Amino acid sequence: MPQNRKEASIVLRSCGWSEEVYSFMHARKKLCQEAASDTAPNDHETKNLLISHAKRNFLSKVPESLKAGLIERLRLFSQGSSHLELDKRSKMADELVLLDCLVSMFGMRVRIALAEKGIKYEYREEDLDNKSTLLLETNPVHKKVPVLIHNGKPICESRIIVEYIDEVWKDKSPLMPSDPYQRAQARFWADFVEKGEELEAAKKDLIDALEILEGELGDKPYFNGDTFGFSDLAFITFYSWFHTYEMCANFSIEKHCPKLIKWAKRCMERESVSKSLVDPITVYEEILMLKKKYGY
Ligand SMILES: N[C@@H](CCC(=O)N[C@@H](CS)C(=O)NCC(=O)O)C(=O)O
Repeated sequence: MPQNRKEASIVLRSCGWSEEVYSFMHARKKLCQEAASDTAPNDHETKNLLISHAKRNFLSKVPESLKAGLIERLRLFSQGSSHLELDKRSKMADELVLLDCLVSMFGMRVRIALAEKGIKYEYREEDLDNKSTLLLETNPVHKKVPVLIHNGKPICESRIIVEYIDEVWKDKSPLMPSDPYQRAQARFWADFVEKGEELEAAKKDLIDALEILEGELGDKPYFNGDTFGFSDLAFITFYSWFHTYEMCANFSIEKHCPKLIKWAKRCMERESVSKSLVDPITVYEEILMLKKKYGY
């Protein structure tokens, strides 16, 4: 339990709860002390006092998506459930919201991972020119999509989100190899792909990066080996963008990297991928529109 208000505020923020929740906890503690009890008060009057304190002081400031879960948590909390019990319960409930943008190759990674695991979630499209308060609140450092909000707790950065999903829902379709060395390799190639994206502007560097990936893939069906996994997932979302790269830089990826194209088509046979990837023409049209809008 955090020792002071500042510490509590850091902890609460890091797990997605706002500082105001702390003030509620504080009020509850005070009421418990007044009632000379170290367990939560269970009588009607105190419970109502706590709820009205919450309503008066912070509930109006809580984002809509978190409100229902929070009210339920407050109700159970004021009835005497401990935070530990409530954390366990909320794990069972699994409320998932994905803040995303349709053509985002990073967002598509998360969508594939959720589809691989067969997890239901609420998709929320963000307007990146006019970001929602929820996005700014849940990813205050980068202010970027995707953000996955799991039972009110935000997770940012696509690869971190995918690893999180793989760890939490580990029973179905593992994405990370179980062997630590293979895991390190998967992370290495996912990281390499990320750097490739930064090279997007320089055609020669992009082709060099793709050729390295072609060499690494070799004759394997997937980057992981025989099964679709983390590095495949990190890279395949670029496939939606291949057409745009080709059109903008005037070259053929297939001519340079035929094995990569075969691999991409193999990945597209998976429903989780084909349903999550955005049509390449849509991506290209979106980019043309942005180019026109911002004049580059
Ligand atoms: N490294 C991040 C990159 C995320 C990213 O660049 N998201 C873009 C959309 S594709 C974004 O939100 N851009 C908004 C901005 O830069 O303000 C990840 O893997 O999640």
